[in-house]
Amino acid sequence: MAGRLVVVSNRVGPVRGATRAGGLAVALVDALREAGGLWFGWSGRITEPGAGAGGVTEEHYRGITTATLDLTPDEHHDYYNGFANQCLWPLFHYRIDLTAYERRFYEGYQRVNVRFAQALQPLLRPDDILWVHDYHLIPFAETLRAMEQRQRIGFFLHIPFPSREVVLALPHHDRLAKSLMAYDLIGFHTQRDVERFVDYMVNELGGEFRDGRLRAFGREAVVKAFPIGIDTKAYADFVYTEDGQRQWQRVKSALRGRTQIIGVDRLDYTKGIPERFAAFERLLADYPDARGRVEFLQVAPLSREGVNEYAEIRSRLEGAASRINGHYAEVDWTPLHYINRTVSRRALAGLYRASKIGLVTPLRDGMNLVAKEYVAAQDPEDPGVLVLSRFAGSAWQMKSALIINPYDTVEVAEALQTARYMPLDERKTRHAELMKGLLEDDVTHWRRSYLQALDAA
Ligand code: GDG
Repeated sequence: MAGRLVVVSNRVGPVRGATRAGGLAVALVDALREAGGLWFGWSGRITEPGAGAGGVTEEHYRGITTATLDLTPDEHHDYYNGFANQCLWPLFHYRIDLTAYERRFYEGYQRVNVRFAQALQPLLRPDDILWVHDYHLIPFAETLRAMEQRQRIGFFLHIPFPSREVVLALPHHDRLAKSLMAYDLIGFHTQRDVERFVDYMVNELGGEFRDGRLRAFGREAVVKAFPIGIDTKAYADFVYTEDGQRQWQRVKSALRGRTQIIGVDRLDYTKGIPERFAAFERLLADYPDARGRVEFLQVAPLSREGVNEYAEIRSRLEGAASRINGHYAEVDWTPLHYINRTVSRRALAGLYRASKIGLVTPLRDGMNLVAKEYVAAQDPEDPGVLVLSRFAGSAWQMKSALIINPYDTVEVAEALQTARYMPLDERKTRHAELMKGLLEDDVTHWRRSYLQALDAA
């Protein structure tokens, strides 16, 4: 890659503690280190206007520069909680019913994108390559183009791109589509997202698509799928760290030979957690041999607590968890364990390893990294079984999992029962097939192939 890499994302992650934060932060920090790059975005702080919210804070660490801005309370309300998380997030996950559009959200979103682009512009060099992440920043490049910035700028969407009819429910959707065309490369997780985006751009907005290139609104962009991966090797090693081992042993002795099913998600209504609880309840109701022998551990750290729907799903799950335990628990057996705290990454790897079944049931998900982490943490000689929603982007790659429809609780309960009794040979074969994919398409492959495509765009 020729020039310096500039990553732009809503939140700038920790550069120092990136290994601990894991996932995407590590991948981006590695890329920035290779290219001596700049990471630009929101600091995570909310500051009253005039109290320093306007300025850029620059920090340097091992060849990486971070440049961050604070948001004002209004910006945080309208741009972040409002348009990003109450309009785009639910809509792109097919929840038109939860999409709370307000004109002021949209205006706030545009304003923050313009302010951010204006703040970045003086820091840019002519040969920089810019990689902009996710639904918070769709209009970002358009402002830079208006300021005569001619660098290569790529966009990557981490969430699904929905069907055309759903997009049409969003006021100003065509305005946003037009601003997307200011990018040179538009990346999605799966080929299905690419198809839905192209269908919308061509059949709704009169674009033309040929040989991977989209022409619309007088501009041209490359559109392509780049399925994100995890750092598979590093993840498998987490199990053998002190934290990983401690957690694994602790769970193993608490289980006393019982089978543990595990679910791990940010507490979010897209992840299908109520449906998962219902499927577990179905398992206990329909397969009496599971009672006393199976436990379900759900780790769900709270997220986006400023948005109403998140408080609602939280209380709904608390109700469901106590109802299931109230009905089925014995003095020496608690069927469902529900944790709202964040567990460290290494301890999480130990929890995955101690669980014979990984249950991943999003109703919609761009990719879903938990499915990949669960597989990477297994013992290849005695691996657990992944039960995975067909509506996760990862289902397109992880075909050797037990693929289910999360809305069909009977089918999910059947899959859990199949997983419980799956012979070792079959578990090993499925695990080996999944691991092969995870090692080939890891996070390094993801960022390299994206940046190569951007370089060539
Ligand atoms: C978006 C898209 C796409 C969860 N609980 C704990 C914890 N986690 C970690 C998991 C995993 C990450 O959070 C969640 O990643 P997902 O991919 O599952 O989901 P989103 O957060 O919704 O991410 C998604 C992703 O972007 C990347 O493009 O795959 O589709 O929605 O890494 O392990 N980590 C720790 N403790 C927890 O309690 N340490």
